[in-house]
Amino acid sequence: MPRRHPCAHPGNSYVFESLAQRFSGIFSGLGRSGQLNEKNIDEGIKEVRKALLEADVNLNVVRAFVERVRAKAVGLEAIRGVKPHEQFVKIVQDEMTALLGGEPTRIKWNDRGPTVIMMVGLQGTGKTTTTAKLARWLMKRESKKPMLVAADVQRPAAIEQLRVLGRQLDVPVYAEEGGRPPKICRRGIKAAIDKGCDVVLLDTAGRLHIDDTLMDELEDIRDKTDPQEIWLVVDSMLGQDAVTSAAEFNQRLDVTGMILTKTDGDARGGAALAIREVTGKPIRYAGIGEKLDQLEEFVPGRMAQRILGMGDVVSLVEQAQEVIDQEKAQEQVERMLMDRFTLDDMKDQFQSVLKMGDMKALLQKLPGGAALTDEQMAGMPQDREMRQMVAVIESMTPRERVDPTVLHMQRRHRIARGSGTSVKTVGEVIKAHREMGRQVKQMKKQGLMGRMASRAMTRQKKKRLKKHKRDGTDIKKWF
Ligand SMILES: Nc1nc2c(ncn2[C@@H]2O[C@H](COP(=O)(O)OP(=O)(O)OP(=O)(O)O)[C@@H](O)[C@H]2O)c(=O)[nH]1
Ligand SMILES: [Mg+2]
Repeated sequence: MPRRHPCAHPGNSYVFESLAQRFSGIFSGLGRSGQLNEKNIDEGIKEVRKALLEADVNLNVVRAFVERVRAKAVGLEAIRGVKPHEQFVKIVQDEMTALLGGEPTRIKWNDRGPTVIMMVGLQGTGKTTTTAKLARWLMKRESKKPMLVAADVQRPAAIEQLRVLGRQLDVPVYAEEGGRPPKICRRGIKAAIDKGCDVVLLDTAGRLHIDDTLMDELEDIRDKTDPQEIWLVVDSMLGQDAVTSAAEFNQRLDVTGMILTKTDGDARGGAALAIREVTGKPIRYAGIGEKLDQLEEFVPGRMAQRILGMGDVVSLVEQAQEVIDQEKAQEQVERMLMDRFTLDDMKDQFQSVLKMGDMKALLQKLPGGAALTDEQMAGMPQDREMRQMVAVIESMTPRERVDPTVLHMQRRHRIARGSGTSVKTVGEVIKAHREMGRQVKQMKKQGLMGRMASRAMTRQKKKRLKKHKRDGTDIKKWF
């Protein structure tokens, strides 16, 4: 089997990947030293500072952040039952959450007509793509009926681009050939009311640089449409430049939030970390790829955990939710954490990964996942093999799926025949299953996964107990 991960195509990095690795290292280093004292707090803080600077975070933001952490860490008093370095981790986590915006912001809905959301930003940042992604998101998650309005008359192909996206999503698009954008937007909102749409997304034109003509036009659109939200689309790959231009946009337009795009191509995350502190405006969503379902809600607390290498199981589950049902996803994660990962679970995972695409991104959302090396990742099978493996597992009996140790040669021959594969492939499936178990164990050792696992265990126990009380199922095997 080729030793290459299915998603290891070039350029597919993941925002905060390197930071998460750094932080995992810093924290486990502090953990090893046992006691916290002035000296190792100092060292920890120095490492945090270095990590942030390497992530291309604005120097002033780093300074202020580090000072806030230091102020809290210096007064740290021992709490019984809590290891000192864990207290330090908690401080960094809290400060990181605050830096990213604290509590998530909700959309300001208009209760007297359609909610108008105006999308602004420099050329090529991803406004049009994100407008379509948002329409999809609003339909799926908020049960809204959106309409897209083409307010970009600068680029000849812009209208057609929006129309194509609208057709893909089955969402109406309002466009006029020629004419002035503020008027087009006004008429677009009217058309939305006539069609019974409850959200209007205005896709405005971008410019190469911020200039007065662009700003005047945007102000005019804002004044004529009175939007509930003005979202600035920012290309995270531009790093500190993205932060500078966001500040300028915000000064002129007083935006209500920001959307960070192309985070899939930005492993450093400098813009994401500094932009909220510099503009004072929250990041609302993050674009994580070119496809229309590659948009994530930006939740500061969860993001902080991911940055600090603690994983983000919640958004992992949410992402899986559209493909597999939530309960199953949660259970799979929990079973993985508890070493009860059967071949059936592996089959389900392969099938959902085949649907979802990116296994690396998924694994990185698991606690300790950021610390996985490319080498560890490389052991993961590719699409075609995954399909073969699914066929192999489907040819096994239920008992074999739960306990692969019973799979002696005769059974392997039977399975190979049944699945139209070879004995070698059957062996590889068994090996891959073992390998996955081994990797999960390793991840546990690397991070805070142990605690997660015990929490998961408690949750599972409670669930079993409830089920047992309800319909008398056998619970012994679970304890
Ligand atoms: N990888 C990746 N690509 C993205 C993302 N969002 C947008 N893009 C790509 O960025 C390019 C520009 O996207 P557009 O949506 O056309 O950008 P725009 O801001 O509307 O551009 P103008 O209308 O010319 O100002 C396209 O190739 C998109 O596919 C993202 O989150 N990740
Ligand atoms: Mg556009």
